[in-house]
This record gives sequence, structure tokens and C-alpha cells, in this order.
Amino acid sequence: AAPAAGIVKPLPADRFVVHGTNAETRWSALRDTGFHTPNDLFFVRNHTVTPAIDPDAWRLTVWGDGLRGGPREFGLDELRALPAATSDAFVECAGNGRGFYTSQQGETVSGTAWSLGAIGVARWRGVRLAEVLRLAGLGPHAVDVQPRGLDADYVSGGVNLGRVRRPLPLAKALDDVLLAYEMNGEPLPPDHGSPVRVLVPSWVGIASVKWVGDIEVSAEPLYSPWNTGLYRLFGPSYPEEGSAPLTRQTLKSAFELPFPAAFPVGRTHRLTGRSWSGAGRVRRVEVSMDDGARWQPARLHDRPRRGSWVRWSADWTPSAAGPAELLARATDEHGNTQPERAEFNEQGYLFGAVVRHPVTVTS
Ligand code: MTE
Ligand code: MO
Repeated sequence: AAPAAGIVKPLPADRFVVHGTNAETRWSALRDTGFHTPNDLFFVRNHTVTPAIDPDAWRLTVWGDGLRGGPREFGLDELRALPAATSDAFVECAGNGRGFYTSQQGETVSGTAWSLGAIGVARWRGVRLAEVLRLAGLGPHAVDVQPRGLDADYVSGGVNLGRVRRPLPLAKALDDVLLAYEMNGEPLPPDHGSPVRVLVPSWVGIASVKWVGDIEVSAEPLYSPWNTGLYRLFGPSYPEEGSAPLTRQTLKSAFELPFPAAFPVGRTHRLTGRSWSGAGRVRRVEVSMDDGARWQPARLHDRPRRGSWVRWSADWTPSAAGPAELLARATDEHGNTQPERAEFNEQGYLFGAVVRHPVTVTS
């Protein structure tokens, strides 16, 4: 197992690539899994280290001037006794694919140089945040809801930014957000937020705060480093203060192959992969093995759903030995297709361009 600072679960090198305190799933390891990413294969993105939290002593405090009274505390048993809801949703880092800004576009960006493995889909089970807010006495003037993690303060460039926290607009908080205590039928594992995490379907992973300890409900808009200097788009195409805070994830596709991959010439190979988006359902996936000159449709194996992924496959019979590139591109229900190039931003978020997957065809 490869060493990673502060991650509890084993990270075998054939299944994960470790980047400092983070570990991304290798797409080659997803080929043999079903729709949901198994918990032991799910990527981990930690600002600091996975904390040890006693579920029996854990409390969630909901507080702030957007409540009628409060604060109100909840224990784990109390949350489990409330009506449960499930969601088959991805958690995906806003920086997933960041490494391709550099390797494919020659651009310098800051942050973890992920390939495409900072995503997983799980069956999350928990209680709707809307229900907890209602029980806490949500008032008529609430506008923002800010969950905060119990992990350590995040120190970046010598500046203590405090504990991970990121406001959600009330409308999203009341829509499809869960306080999840189960992941794929098991209690939430330590690395994924035990005992309770926020699950914000379709949105950038930072919104899905792990190890949640308190939630501020505010009658004023809230700001934290995670919706001001971070998780906005900065660069020549954006205003000085950056874009609006990032919300929905962008359209992406990945092959379930080693990077790079190798195939013998003259045989037919079943290529498999997955496509997803937070902005709308995937409608169509196409693959190209000749640099984008011709595109052939891939077969979709799942009913496309928003906030989740669809598995697909396509056959390929390489006819000549040598280097090649495999391309996959998805189109969503709004008619958006993955572009050839992603628009630059300094922190390398939302890389949505077609990834050129390197392959060697052997004789
Ligand atoms: N929540 C806390 N408390 N601390 C963190 O470091 N990382 C965020 C988010 N929630 C983080 C957090 C980021 S940037 C991402 S992408 C997701 O958790 C990753 O979730 P996972 O580790 O379960 O895959
Ligand atoms: Mo992230």
C-alpha cells in the first residue's frame, strides 16, 4: 500500500494514485466494478487528515440568525430515527482532471494534478437536510446554510483558514441535499466523513462537507475561503473577484483503462467507460480512435440520471501497431458536447475537455 498522510484505508498502488493527503481512483480498477464505486475504491480528498470521531459522542449543532430560536442539537440516533432518503450521486472534486490543463493544454495551474479519478458514485443514505432544518426551526429570513467539518484547521501558505466550511444557498439546501450516514449500505467510513457528511448532488465536491459538526443558518449571505478565493474561476476571462462560486459539475468522460493502455493489434477490444455531468443528463457518448476524424456512438448501459454517471462501451479493432489516442466525448440533454479545449482558470477547476487517452498498439 502506498503511503498517504492521514488517510485511514489501504491505498493499493494498482487501485489508487496518491497525491499528498489525497488519493485518486485508477480508472483501470473501475472496469470490474458495478454502477457504484466500492467504498474501498472511492477517491479521498482531505484538506488535512481523516479525524477519529466517536459516533456515540458526536453531535450536530444547527445554529444562526436564520433560525427562529436555537441552537438545536442532534445526535446520530436521532438522525437515524428520522425518515431516511437515498441518493445515487457522485462526489467529484472541482479539480478532477486538473492535470490535463498542463499535460494537454500546456497551461500552469495550481492545485493537485488529478487525472480523472477524483470522482466516485455511491448510494448515499441519510436524512434530508431540509428535514433537519425544519426541525431546527428554520426562519423566514434564512438565505445561506453553512456546514462545517470537525477536521483540523486548514493552513494554506502559512495562513490559517479555519475549519472547512462552505455556504450553500437555502434553495439548494432544501432541494436534494442529504446528511448522509451510510455509503453503499455501510456506515460512512472514516475517510468519507464518519459519522455524518453532507451530500450535495451534482455540485463540486467541496460542498459535500465531511465530518460535519455544525451548520450555520444565516439571514445574511455567508463567505468563507471556500467560496471566495477558492472554488471560483480566476484568470483573464473572469472578473477580478473571480466567477460566481462554483456549483454544478461539468460534463466529462473517462475510459476504464490504464493510463497509458496497451492493446494487441488485429483483435477486437471492448472499450468501456463512464460519462457524467452535474449540469444535465448525459444523452449521448461517442468515441474516436482516429484523432477525432470519425466518431462512433458508444452503447449506453444505464438510464442517464442527473448527478450520476452512465456506463458505456464500444468495440475497437486496431489495424496498425504503434501509438494511438482514444477519445470519448459526451453530449448532455441541453445539447452541450465536451469541447476540444477547456477554458483556462488559474486553479484548474472544471476541466471538461475531451481527454486524449494514450494507447500503444502492439504487434
Ligand atoms: N469536508 C471536510 N470536512 N474536509 C475536507 O477536507 N474535502 C472536500 C469535501 N468535503 C473536505 C470535505 C473536497 S475538496 C472533496 S472533493 C470531497 O470532500 C471529497 O470527498 P471524499 O474524500 O469522500 O471523496
Ligand atoms: Mo475537492
